[in-house]
Amino acid sequence: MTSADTVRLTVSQAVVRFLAQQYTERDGVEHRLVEGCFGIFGHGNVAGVGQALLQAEVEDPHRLPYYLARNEQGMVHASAAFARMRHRLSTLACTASIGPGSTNMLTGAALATINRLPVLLLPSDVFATRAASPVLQELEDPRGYDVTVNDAFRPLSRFFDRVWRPEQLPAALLGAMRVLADPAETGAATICLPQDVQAAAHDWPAELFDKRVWHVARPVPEQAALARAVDVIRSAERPIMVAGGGVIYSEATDALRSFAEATGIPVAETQAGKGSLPYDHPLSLGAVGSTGTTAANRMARDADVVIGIGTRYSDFTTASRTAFQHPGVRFVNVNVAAFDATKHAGVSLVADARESLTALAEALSGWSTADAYRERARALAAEWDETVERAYHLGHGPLPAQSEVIGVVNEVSGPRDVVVCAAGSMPGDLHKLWRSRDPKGYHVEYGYSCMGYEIAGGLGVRMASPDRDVFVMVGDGSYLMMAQELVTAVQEGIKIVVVLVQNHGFHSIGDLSETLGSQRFGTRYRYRDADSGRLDGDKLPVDLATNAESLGVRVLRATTVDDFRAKLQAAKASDGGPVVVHVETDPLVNAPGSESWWDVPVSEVADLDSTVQARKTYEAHKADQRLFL
Ligand SMILES: Cc1ncc(C[n+]2csc(CCOP(=O)(O)OP(=O)(O)O)c2C)c(N)n1
Ligand SMILES: [Mg+2]
Repeated sequence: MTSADTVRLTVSQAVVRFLAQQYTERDGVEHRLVEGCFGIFGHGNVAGVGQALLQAEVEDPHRLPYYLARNEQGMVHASAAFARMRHRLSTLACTASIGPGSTNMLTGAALATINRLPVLLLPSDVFATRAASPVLQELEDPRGYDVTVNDAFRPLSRFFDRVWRPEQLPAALLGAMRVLADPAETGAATICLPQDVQAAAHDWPAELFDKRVWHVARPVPEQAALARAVDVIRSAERPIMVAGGGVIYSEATDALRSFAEATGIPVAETQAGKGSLPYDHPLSLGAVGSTGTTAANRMARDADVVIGIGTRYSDFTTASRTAFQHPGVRFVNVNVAAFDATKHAGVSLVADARESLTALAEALSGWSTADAYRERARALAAEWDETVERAYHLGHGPLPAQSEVIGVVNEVSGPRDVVVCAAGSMPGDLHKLWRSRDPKGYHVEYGYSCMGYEIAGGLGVRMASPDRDVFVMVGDGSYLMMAQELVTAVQEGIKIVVVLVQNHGFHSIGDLSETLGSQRFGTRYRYRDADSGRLDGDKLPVDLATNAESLGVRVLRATTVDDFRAKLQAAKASDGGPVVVHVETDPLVNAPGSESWWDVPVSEVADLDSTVQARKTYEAHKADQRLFL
């Protein structure tokens, strides 16, 4: 039955038509909320969501463009990266087939939720009617037929629903949009679509498909909370700010700079917050915590007030709660999410970063830290920058050190270009050593630090900002875990420059293992030696450059630092699809130390002397750990 006020469409057609009409609006500017849809089709979605996307593309290719991914995990990473680049105001949807196609998205869901990034997941699900149960890839939980593999998304999603009947769809869609567009709530929003329901027709109220604009608020701080925060800050002699991802998502970097300059409070940065201030600003201390600069970590150690802005205080930021050693240290936390704002028993401002910084600047007008304090921050930062300069130009041989590779990428990339990384030894080295020049120029996924994010994430970054060159830094371990979105980049003609750093194994975990007394066990890519029976034989003959080439990617092989620079310049100058620059580095050269720590427990009893010694060091550090109750 159709009437003037209803539209007869399948559930899938309704989803597509609805998504094409959703917008966010912040500061009076509108953005498409869901700009496109990644997918991999199987029997679970090919004739449902697939048919709807086809129909939309035929009618209007811009309605909800479809992108064919290679791995469902990869497409979620790309969508999360896209959303991060777009300040969480736009994202992409992901459609996956039933069973393994859908559960492949679980890791991506966790990554998005942990990093507070919006992604819309549309896993397919078993027949609502159960007419043909068990269908291919159905879990069949004998305890309850309404449990499917997709229930595994529940703890990983900030919104979860399953549309057993078409009538449930409008509420599910509106619930998902609310979460995607709310910076305090955001993360993965999951709507499971049973195979048969996807294809079922229904008479939808026409207004479901009207343009809908989701206002993204900038909550202002409550006056009383502001007064409490101002009291604490005024009492400080050695305050520092810790800028997290929230500063960048809120586009609060100018407000941060003005506040810092007016008050003389220096700024340290988390992984997600790096780029909040340019590296050479006189009040920029750079990275803080386990992978921090000595400048930030020395200032943090003595700080009597820590102003966290848009940070969730991960263990890397707090050096596992050892970074802040002043006996009476107090925290002031600005965050849109009350959950994060109350951490470390802080005085909390549950509010937007930009609004809060503006309000704090006004309330603290005329107040400032002492000149000597500012000067100490500047001097420590200058000292660290000399350390960076040395690390960039070590002259190490025969293979370059990783810090030299990072130096060249920093030099060759333009000020607005983006460096992307996620796991291995590079995120820590980049956090310390990367000279950031633009708030969007540093994109290291370190909430989940997920091997395999790098290339897929780089793809999403470039899709979100085609006017910036994207430099993906990926280790051989991460590359082997997930490089297949290179093929997506080839297909779409999307340019990303991938710096593939070959060091024959896990430099990061090898080094960690050694410091924890586990002797780099099981972290090298070596043959099993016939005599020792252990993985300490010759290097494996794996050729990742040729592997990338076989995917249709242009590959440049670099040897020395100068050669790498030349190849990277050629890659930057190239047009069209992805380029891989392959370089081998020495896995035994570490970046300069942070004077910091990370809590990774060491065996309390052991037969190995290396472990026994490491445990003693561990216990000494453990004594510095604080609870901040
Ligand atoms: C999916 C996933 N599995 C395991 C880990 C744990 N892990 C962190 S770094 C790392 C090794 C990374 O190796 P590679 O990419 O070669 O970088 P390198 O350490 O050599 O710099 C591992 C196994 C992880 N972060 N993500
Ligand atoms: Mg490696």
